[in-house]
Amino acid sequence: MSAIENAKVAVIGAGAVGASTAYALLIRGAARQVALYDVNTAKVDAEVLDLAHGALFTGASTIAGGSDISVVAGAQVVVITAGAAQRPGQTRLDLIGTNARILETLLPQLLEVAPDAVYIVVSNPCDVLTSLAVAQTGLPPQRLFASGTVLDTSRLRWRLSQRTGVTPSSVHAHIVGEHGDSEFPLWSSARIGPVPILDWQPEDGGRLTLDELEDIASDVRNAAYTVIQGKGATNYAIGLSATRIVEAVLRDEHAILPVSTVLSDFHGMDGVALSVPSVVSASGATAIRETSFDERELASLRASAAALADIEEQLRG
Ligand code: 6V0
Repeated sequence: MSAIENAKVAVIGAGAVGASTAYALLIRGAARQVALYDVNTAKVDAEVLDLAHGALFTGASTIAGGSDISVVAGAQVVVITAGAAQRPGQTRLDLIGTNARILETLLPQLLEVAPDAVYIVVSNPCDVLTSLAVAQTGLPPQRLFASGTVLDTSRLRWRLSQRTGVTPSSVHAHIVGEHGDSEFPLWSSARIGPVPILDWQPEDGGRLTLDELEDIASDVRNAAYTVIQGKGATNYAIGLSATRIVEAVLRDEHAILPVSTVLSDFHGMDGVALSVPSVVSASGATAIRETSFDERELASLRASAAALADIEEQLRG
């Protein structure tokens, strides 16, 4: 049996994001067992039942869950989505107090039942929560990291795909930095297939300009606000993003994804969790130190790091 056929993934939090992640895991057949845990018994039981009612169509993948932490036992990967979500007008950083307290309580319980798992933090603000969680648990940063800008990168590639007429997987571009208001694209290395992005000639339109790229980056940065304004949450794309990371871990893919790890000696940055292109495999995630940044991008990354380090300082202080 392959690793994936044996695998168990636990999703913590059965809200909009947790339920969508469980759904994506099931329909992509990412793991044999999916477990959903939430403190809200009625909600988690109902979500598990609803997901289980699709059993005829989800192949060998099964769903279980409830409000007893033992449902997480034996998971190889744990995806944490528990906690407060942004309301219209709130930033991700506004959630820190509540979600830091929830995570602080959850982590010892999770580590007791799934001591060897790879942990993926999705709850926001995911970068700061990851730094705090690594400090609290003493886990190697490789094994506890955040989904970071994997979702934002998908949003970017979708926009560039629409503009260039090329499928998103052939658009090689990354959003990096904070998963939040200071995130930015690495335009200096962005390519459509092998072609530098500004040189690409779309079939039905002129070449991209720097101004247009900045507008696209701004739309991506504000994408969550737009979706939350209209429907109260973002859930499907983050469910798929989290599932993609889980797959890279379970299949030991060594896939390059912009997850957020606590950085060490990364272009002079240490101890702060930020998204940069990282290799994701069975042992977790490792930032790619060789990633090149032009001067402006490096200044933006340092600004992102300084903003987050400041918040951590205040929280610890
Ligand atoms: P939601 O729909 O309010 O669900 C949150 C769930 O967490 C609820 O069902 C709660 O009962 C549950 N919960 C609270 N405390 C605990 C606990 N101690 N143990 C277990 N479960 C608990 O929120 P939603 O699902 O919309 O969002 C969840 C989190 O994901 C929020 O912090 C969002 O900001 C964050 N997102 C992160 C994204 C990313 O790209 N990293 C993207 C979208 C949302």
